[in-house]
Amino acid sequence: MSDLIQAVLHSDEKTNLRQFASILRTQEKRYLLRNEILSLFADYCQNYEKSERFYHSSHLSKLIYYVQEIIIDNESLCLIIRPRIASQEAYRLLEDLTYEPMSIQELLDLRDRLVGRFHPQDGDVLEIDFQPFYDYSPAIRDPKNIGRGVAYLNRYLSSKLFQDPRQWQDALFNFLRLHRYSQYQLLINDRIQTQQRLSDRVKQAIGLVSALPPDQPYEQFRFELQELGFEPGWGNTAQRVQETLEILDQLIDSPDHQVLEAFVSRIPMIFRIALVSPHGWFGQEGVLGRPDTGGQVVYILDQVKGLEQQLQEDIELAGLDVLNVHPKVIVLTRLIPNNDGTTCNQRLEKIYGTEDAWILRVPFREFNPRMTQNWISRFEIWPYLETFAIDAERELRAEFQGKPDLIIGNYSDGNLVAFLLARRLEVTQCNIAHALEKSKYLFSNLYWQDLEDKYHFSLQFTADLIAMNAANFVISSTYQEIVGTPDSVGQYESYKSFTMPDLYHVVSGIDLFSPKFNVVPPGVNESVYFPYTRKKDRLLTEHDRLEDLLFTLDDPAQVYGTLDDPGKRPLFSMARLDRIKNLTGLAECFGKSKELQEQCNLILIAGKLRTEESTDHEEISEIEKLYQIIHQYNLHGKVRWLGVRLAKGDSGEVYRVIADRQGIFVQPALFEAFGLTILEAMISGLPTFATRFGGPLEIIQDKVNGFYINPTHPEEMAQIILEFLTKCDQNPHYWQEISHRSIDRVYSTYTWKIHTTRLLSLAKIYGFWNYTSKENRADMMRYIEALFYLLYRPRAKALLEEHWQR
Ligand code: UDP
Ligand code: LCN
Repeated sequence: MSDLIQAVLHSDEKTNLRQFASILRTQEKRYLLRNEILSLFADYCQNYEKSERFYHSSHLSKLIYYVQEIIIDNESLCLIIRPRIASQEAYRLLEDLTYEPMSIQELLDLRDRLVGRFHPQDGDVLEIDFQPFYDYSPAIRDPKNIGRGVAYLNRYLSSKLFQDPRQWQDALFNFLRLHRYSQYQLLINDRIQTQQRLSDRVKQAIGLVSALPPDQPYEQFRFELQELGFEPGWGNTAQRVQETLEILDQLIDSPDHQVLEAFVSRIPMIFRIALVSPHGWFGQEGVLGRPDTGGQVVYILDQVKGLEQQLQEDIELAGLDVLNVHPKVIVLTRLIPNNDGTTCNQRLEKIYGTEDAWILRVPFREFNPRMTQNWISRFEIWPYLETFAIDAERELRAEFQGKPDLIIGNYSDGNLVAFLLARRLEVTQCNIAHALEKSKYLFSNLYWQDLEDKYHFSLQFTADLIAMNAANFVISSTYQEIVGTPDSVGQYESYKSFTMPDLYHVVSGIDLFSPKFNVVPPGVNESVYFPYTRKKDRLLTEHDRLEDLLFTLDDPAQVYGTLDDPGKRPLFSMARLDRIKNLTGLAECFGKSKELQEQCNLILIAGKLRTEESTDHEEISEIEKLYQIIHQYNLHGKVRWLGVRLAKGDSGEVYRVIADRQGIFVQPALFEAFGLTILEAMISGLPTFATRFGGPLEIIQDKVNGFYINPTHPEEMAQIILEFLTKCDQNPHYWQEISHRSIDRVYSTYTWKIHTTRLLSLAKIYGFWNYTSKENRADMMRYIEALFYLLYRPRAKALLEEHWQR
């Protein structure tokens, strides 16, 4: 029962609850969201002249704080309360202030009723429930530890090794026997046939290598070890081999979680990685201008370089040079015949700055050529993914000359293909969401039928459920991506339970306490984005050209607006013109603040200037809105809007040029899953003001190395920037202080080195877990297959039929 409701009812605030409930009942809207509820409560306190204490710390105010939604159902109020992170309770509060708990089923029925989609006479709707499958697996207890799955898993697995040594040591032994590279056996050979023999031989081998000089290269004692049953993979010197064997010895005799992690991280298990990002327009140049190909492409290309480097280092340390082992990384995407001047029609493209990393493009099978020969939005590609996965499997096998050791999916489509491939190839599957669309669009599930023509969320959310449950492990960029904050729901959390009226009810869509979740944030490309103070690495010619482009160049084809006083402090932002990026909100905030206009120029890099250049409805309406705001607030002479797509090197220098002038960066998105531009701006040394909705809340520590802004309150946003500017006027070092701390924040926490080391270590531990718990997952995988074939596929076929008509 809810402590929060009880506390109100058992106090003299019962009358206040009654008053507030009757105000809610008079609302025209039947479905109230958190910010609406909070503002109604603020109005109530004001109108009834409640004290500040009551408003901030009464029982009722606490209850209201935790209420996420209220549905008004005749005379009763249904309160959806989130008393803690990752937990949800629903109650029906009747007119006489008695209350009763509501089950998930009742709540979902009620939501359906609210949108006129409840037909009990037709029978129940399909219920999707993953919880029973998770009951077999270990679960994290404390929500604080969500997102640190691997640490938990190591503890769990090592305690198993400890409690049931026989079975687990056999599992470990069999796991070690598995590893091969091409035709070569790694780690142990047929001379070791049992777990007991392994234990004996490890001790013998330690005796052998400990007598050698520590830096003696592996190839000089390779064959003696082979005699004992050990193949390459233990280390590149006598000392490294000895250390690895000693860790194994300890693991066999007295396992603990640190030893397990240390050992599994050392095993050379991964040489070939496939990263999947099908929706395409995936290239190294000229591709960032389309909606949906922003940060994901940047993220993957940088990640690939980091992975290749890390794999190479691991291979060398493991002593695998003797076998001429090389890592290979492939980004799998779609080939687009009508390539619009990009390389997207090439089958293979080498990734710059790598030895053996490639973009492999596989075409969609040809259906209606208007769809399959062209770039199509991520919302439309669902019918082509199954056949794409079949064709891609063949191509990947050919390129890798075998199968990959790890498959990483990206975004909903990539994760679905990763699921299909991983299942067929029996390879570890890792998911990266980047941004789950469900939380980006308000009521996207409740009103899915109205949005279906444009967005096809029924396919996307089904694909998400399939892929996130099938994945062996999931990487998120932030903690809140999984379970939100004390006052907002996480992206994965939004899949916990929801209704898709007339299609299905999700009773339990994902277990947030599963150890599969791990927070591993991305980094930033440090050779492109670096502090503005590193003058020796900057090119003067680039600087001058970009300074001209940003502040003075008169070229209507690329730039809209001239500056009356180009010397004012630049207030800079760069993003695609998606509604959610809210550059128009920033323009409005600037337009409303005369003081900001006096002190700053607004400089926007926003891809396009003309509606004719876009086919995307959101982008078109944002372009129109930006012009309208500039005219409405008469911002002429104060704004420059660059409709350009910068080459990568230029985008690095642009931040630095702004920093040279002690400018600031503003990221005003209505919601930002992570926000790579924030890392880029911060590492360049720009004081950064970023949305408090989403990832930036974790990247920035407010007022320490950046500032939070609330994009829905333009005046308050302007005020925060103005306060900073006033401090800069009062203290000439203030700008530099924040600038230094921004740079430090990125170097200490957001580097690709940290990311890739972690990712590879996770891949190995989950590979081991996948191997030892395969049987436990078999039933869930069958359930997932049923969803794919019986739910996803027919809907994808129906969309394909529609595409034929276009
Ligand atoms: N970007 C760019 N040119 C633009 C807009 C964006 O090069 O005109 C790059 C930007 O530098 C960043 C990425 O696109 O690396 C955007 O990533 P972010 O995570 O900020 O947002 P997303 O676009 O993925 O939602
Ligand atoms: C998608 C987004 O929306 C951004 O917030 C992320 O930074 C980007 O992907 C990379 O993960």
